[in-house]
Amino acid sequence: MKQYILWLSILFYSGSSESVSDFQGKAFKFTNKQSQIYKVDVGLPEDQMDLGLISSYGDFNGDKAVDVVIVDQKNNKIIILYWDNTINEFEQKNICQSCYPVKDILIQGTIPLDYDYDGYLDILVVLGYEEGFMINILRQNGVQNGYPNFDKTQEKYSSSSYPFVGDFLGNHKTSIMITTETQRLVVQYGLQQPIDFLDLVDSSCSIKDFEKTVSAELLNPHFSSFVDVSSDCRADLIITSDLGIEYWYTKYVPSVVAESTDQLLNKQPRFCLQMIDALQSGAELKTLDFVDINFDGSIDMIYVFQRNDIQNLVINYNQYENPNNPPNLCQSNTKDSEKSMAYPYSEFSLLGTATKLVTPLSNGDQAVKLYDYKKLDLQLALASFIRFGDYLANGYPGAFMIIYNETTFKPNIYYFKNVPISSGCELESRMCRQLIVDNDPGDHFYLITQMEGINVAFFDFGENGRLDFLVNSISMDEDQKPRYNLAAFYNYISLDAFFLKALGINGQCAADEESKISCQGSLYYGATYQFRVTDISGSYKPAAGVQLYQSAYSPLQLPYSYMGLGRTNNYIENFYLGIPLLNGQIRQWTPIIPNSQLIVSPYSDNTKSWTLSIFIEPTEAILVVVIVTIIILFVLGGIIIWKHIKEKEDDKKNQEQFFQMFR
Ligand SMILES: [Ca+2]
Ligand SMILES: [Ca+2]
Ligand SMILES: [Ca+2]
Ligand SMILES: [Ca+2]
Repeated sequence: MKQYILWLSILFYSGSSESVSDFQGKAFKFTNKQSQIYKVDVGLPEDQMDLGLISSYGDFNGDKAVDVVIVDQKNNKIIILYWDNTINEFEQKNICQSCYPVKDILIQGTIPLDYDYDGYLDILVVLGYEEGFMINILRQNGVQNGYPNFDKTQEKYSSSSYPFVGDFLGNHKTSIMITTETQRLVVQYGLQQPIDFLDLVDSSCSIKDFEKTVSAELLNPHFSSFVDVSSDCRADLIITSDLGIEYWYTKYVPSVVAESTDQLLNKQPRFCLQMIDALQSGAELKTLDFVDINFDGSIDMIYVFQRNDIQNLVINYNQYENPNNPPNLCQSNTKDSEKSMAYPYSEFSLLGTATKLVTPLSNGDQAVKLYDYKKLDLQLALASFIRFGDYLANGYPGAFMIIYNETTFKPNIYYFKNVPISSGCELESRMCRQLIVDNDPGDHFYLITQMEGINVAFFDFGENGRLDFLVNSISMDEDQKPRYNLAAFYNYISLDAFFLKALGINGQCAADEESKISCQGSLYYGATYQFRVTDISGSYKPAAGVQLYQSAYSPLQLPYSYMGLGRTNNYIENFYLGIPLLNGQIRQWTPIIPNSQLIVSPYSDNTKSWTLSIFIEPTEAILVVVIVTIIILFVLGGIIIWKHIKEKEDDKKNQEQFFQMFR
């Protein structure tokens, strides 16, 4: 009997704690695992899962596996979970243990960036104190016991709003936007003084209110971003302020003359204020994000606003001319036309109620609201989010949101799937999509959505091109201290869809054999990708991806751009990388094999020296095709040999018969 119980408990135990390794190499393992989502053990003991809040992602040790930055607010510490692809587990390291001892200055968030432009990823630490925010940099400085060592720098800046990052000066380096009561400033390593953002504004192409606009306060929380919305592969600036959604078009700036001093170069006016999309009549912006929601190659803007106690979801399609044919990918990158500068979205005042662009945020017929983190009464730099990810790789990303459960007064994870709509859609020529709640789409998805999660993000365990999930849930222990639980889920849903992953690095290093290991982590915010895929019906589809910021309240984007391609049986054509350097540079590569991981290095300003490294992830489908092909070749070979021998025998027989005739 005892043995029976032991056997049962072993069976139960092994059934409930899968590891990532259990799912790999399926084609040869012949496992009986079902196609679904699994909770997985990622090498962190259960009693140590109370680590803190997942804050950001980045590859800090340059091994091509994305690592996770955790903020432990209880101890005011930062932890990095290094993913180890050889054992499929996280290795946990505390960094800069006693860097932030003062308890009234709490770590609010982190932004990975290569601050000092040496190819190694550093961390911008956002500290919160009474008057606002303070930023500090933890710089990578050598290696200790196989892992990067971080040093606290002396640099300290205070900012009235949460800082955010991008290549605002067009020189490959990541700079930081901070604000004072009256100014917006750009901080960059090596500059004695922050640059006044006003110096980067071109007055000749801006609307007349631009001077007043730069002194407007950013929303708190704000959702500002450095992202290409004008489809020219040059990241533009979207700033969410008290005035509304500000659209700063990044214009084409021809190469400056060689003798320009750094100072002159840094003050090239390149931003044109084109529009302030005011959220009128008491509408309050709750969250905002960018993604190509309808797979037409242009980046759409999705946001939630609240008015009269009702929250509404806006799917604001990019109305920029559809880049249908290849010459139009990264269109007008080298020059500016009136058209390309125009705000590519429907203005808030024109959204109307008759169109499906605005729908009440709801679960079926029931109106729902995004979870308000202020309810937690903890000092968390978390804001409501719409977190997009294409975990089915079909090209139509769905989204996670944390919704307030009015019955239990607790946060709940909701998954909104991306579905087509045919009626009430204003855009005739385009496919319209809607996000609808899908809290149990089968596949054991309820394992995630039933959680009292406060934070959920996509993550690719084992870098196999299928998006998995990381969840933070919160519970109170006996002495009413919050416990941040971390859970991991593995996406083992079998799909016949393809993906493309692209990571643009900052150009400090060429992606050659010598330097690529250390430089893989130095991601470039604002890189844009455009390309064409052929679907199985044979028609071309333009596709786009952006490498988003990770600032403005830790939206937890993966460092690379992940693009689901759906089903395709062809190469990817005309793959473009565009980065908003001064002379608006782009580079094209073709063809690219689907299921590739691309690392692009825009080494120097000369696009000819830009390099591309390709890492191919063969899917099980490909392996099966290879095995079947080999078997067929063997069988065919066998038949040919058999036929050949038989023919010889027949010949021999015929010859013998022939000779017998003459005997
Ligand atoms: Ca790594
Ligand atoms: Ca660095
Ligand atoms: Ca642009
Ligand atoms: Ca679109």
